[in-house]
Amino acid sequence: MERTLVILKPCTIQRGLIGEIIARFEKKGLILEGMKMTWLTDEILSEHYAHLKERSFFQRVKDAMAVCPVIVCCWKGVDAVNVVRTLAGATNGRNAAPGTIRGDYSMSVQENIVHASDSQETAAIELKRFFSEDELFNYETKNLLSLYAND
Ligand code: IDP
Repeated sequence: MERTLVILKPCTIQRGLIGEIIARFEKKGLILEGMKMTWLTDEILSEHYAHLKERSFFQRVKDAMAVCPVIVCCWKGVDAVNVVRTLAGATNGRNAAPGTIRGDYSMSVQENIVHASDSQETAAIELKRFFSEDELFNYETKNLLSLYAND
């Protein structure tokens, strides 16, 4: 069982897509362990996007993430990191496959609806960055898990 971080980016909040995007993850069978609205600071965004700090668009990406509050979510499931990345689709919304979240809702590289952790290691670091332990809830979802318990 894995946990992964998803951020609904400001473009998603501004376009009124919060419910639709959350529903994608819910309907897939992922379990929501935590969710909150938060306004990201330049400091936390510099840490979060440190791998892009040499890129010309670094400040632009951080500014776009601070236009309004975001929704951060912790999703749990078998292979959750890869499952969520597959659901999110390619970074550039114009290249993302139809059926993926970015493929269905984005025409942009930057305004691409969601952030999703790219590995289990990153997910652990990112979840710590955005949630305290008491904001994550481990609870029973017997019906859901029994659907793929023998995979
Ligand atoms: P990912 O979000 O698919 O993991 P990363 O390469 O980690 O992709 O980039 C982080 C975010 O930075 C992207 O989701 C996107 O919002 C933004 N970004 C990446 N490449 C570009 C670019 O070439 N121009 C503008 N924004 C970009």
